[in-house]
Amino acid sequence: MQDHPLLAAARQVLEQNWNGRFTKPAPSLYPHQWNWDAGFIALGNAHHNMDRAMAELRHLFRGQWSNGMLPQIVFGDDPQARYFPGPDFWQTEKAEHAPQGIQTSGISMPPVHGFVLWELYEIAEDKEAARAFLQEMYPKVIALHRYFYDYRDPEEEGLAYIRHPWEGGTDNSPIWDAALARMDTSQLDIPPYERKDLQNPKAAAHRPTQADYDRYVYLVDLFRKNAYDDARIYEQCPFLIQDPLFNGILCWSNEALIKIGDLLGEDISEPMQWHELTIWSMNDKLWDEERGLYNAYDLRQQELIPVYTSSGLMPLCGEVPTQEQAEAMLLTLESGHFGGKRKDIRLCPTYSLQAEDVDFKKYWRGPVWINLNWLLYRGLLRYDMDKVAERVKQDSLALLSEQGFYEYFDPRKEAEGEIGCGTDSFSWSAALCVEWLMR
Ligand code: 9WN
Repeated sequence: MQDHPLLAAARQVLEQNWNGRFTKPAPSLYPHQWNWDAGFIALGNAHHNMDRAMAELRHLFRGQWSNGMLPQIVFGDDPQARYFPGPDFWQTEKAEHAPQGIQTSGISMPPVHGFVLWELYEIAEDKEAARAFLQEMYPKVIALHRYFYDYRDPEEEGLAYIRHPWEGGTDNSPIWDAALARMDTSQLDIPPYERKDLQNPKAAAHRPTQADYDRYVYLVDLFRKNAYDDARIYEQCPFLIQDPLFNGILCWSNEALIKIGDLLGEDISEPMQWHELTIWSMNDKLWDEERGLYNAYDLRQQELIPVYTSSGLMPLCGEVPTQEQAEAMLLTLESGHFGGKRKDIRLCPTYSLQAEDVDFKKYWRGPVWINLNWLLYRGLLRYDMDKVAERVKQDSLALLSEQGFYEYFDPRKEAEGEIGCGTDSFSWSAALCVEWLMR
């Protein structure tokens, strides 16, 4: 596939979004460095520019807090960059653990870095240099995971909670609806703010609603009022959710940390304990036998959130399910919810095709996202489900070649209006395209 016509175009997107220090997820909409984006972008770059892949991760981890937390955004210093909320709003200088002289947001994101590091090592031709990089990064990623287990898992279940939809990476997923709806905005003190995302004309119609943003902003305000103190936030935050996508990724990265630690001759008992406990708890608490996928759990309400989103299939990537459970998940993927048997649908919609409120163009409420497709693809391969994995890959490549490197896509082949949605020149769509074509 190395002479595939898409390859040069994908590399060009990565090149154009590189600013000399990090890669912007998209030139206008996302002008800073984002956490899980940086992981996927590093993976794409690793195939032709390992130095840049390493530089990307080094830049991201410069923003790591002293308690191990790795921020969702590491801000660049371009005065033209328009994004809300910026550093002035986050006010992370109030946080005891925030780094000096580097501006970041005050929440985290799904921990892709462990498995990305291992993939980088596997891709690298110069194994000695790659090993040195693992040596440099391993303690940082261990510190990140330790943060999740020490501060985001107060009941010591092995399941990390997120405290903001942005931490999950799937901002307006239907998973968060009920928890957000319980936050009555008429009763909440919401500071004034001005959105910048609606200035992108193509994305504006699909972006989260004003009511969503009010809640996002309220939560950030709560965090800054509590000086980003995890214990206080845990007591007060109305939004505390254990998400299967987040924890499935955590598992894959735990597994990678075990392999990396082993390679480096480190004591790997800590990641091994994490790994075992998280897999056990995901199966004990989040697995839904009847529906054949994993649910999220609302820690505030003490209840499962049984919605059909593709996040419930993502634990495949961390080899969380048994083969038998994975077979049940395959049936779910092939059912009317996700359309795996339909020729007119491109895999994989983020929300059930049968949900009353599915919206094929609205961000994380139906459209196909390339990063989730790539995680699903890797997960399916782990269970020898090569045929459907190949379908996920071919559907993704078809979308990218027909539409371009968009942020998300309408899954219906015959959809009215645009199929490629959100911002174009989106870095992880390009990076994971490279990754697919170069493997
Ligand atoms: C908030 C950068 C990020 C992605 C997220 C995606 C979107 C931000 C936003 O863009 O979120 O983090 O402003 O909408 O939802 O997954 O990391 O690409």
